[in-house]
Amino acid sequence: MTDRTRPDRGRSIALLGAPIDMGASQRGTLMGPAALRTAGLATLLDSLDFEVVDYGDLSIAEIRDLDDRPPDKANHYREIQRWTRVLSRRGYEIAGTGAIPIFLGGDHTLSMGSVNAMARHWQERGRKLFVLWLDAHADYNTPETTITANMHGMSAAFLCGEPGLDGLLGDDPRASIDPDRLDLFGIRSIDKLEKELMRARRIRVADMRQIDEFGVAVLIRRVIERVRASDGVLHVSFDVDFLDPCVAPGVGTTVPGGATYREAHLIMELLHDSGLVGSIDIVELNPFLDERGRTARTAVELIGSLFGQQITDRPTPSNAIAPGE
Ligand SMILES: [Mn+2]
Repeated sequence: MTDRTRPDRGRSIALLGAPIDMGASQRGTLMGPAALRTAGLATLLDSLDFEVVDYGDLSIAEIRDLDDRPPDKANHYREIQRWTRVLSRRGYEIAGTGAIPIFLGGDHTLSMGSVNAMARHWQERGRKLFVLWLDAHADYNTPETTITANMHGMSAAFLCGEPGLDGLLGDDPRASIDPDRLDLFGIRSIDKLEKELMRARRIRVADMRQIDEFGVAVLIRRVIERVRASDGVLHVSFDVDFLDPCVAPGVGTTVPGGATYREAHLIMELLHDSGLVGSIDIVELNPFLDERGRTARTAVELIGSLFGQQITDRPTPSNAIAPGE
């Protein structure tokens, strides 16, 4: 019997790499998909009894440029537009197989395509998509508000339908989510104009101050309850800079005071228990800045918790050391 409340009922996971690094100022996230594979993502999911299909990495080599006019203050607009279109199409196709897609980034512009794909998929099935944005930054800039013109800081705003990047998908369907279905979590850096826009839209933010005061369990349960109350499905967009830099140094946009190792695992464990997660992004991992794969391994372990690995299943530190170390 199928359980409609559990998007993970299919027990099949699809991996799709998107080696993008044009959305960030620091190059190197294009190596992210390879590092996540090297850190054993597929093997781990396989050990948790999921059927894992790896679709490899997407490429934009065959995608033609559109002839719209690029907006001012949106760096590398053409490349990001090609990525967004190919991700949106391929993500939508893969979601149609019934698997849970894990989008391997790549910088956070990836979500403009992945979330559009998933919103479109669930919209056609009469269910609402909610997005949990685990991140140090709000990523709620537009070409109007941005200071840097880096497009990875605009992805949450784009997927909520903010104007300014309207031509990004060309003729492909845009399935924006209501700003009320976005939860920003772990935030500790917001630009001034960005904050004004977020206030106007009443974007929900659980910042690090709230996490310190209430703890992640209370705050994540609120997110889960809201999704459940609407019979919705949750997309988790996991920016590695959500974690404290001492846990995750391999990222170009570190901000001190992030989530601890245990806070992050508890979030993933609670999300797993909810059974509401239908798709995931892992973004901003920059192997060029990492320390011997530490951040990649931590990200993979967290995905393990999201898919049911329990604390007592983990190897103890003494035998967790890789051969040759
Ligand atoms: Mn981000």
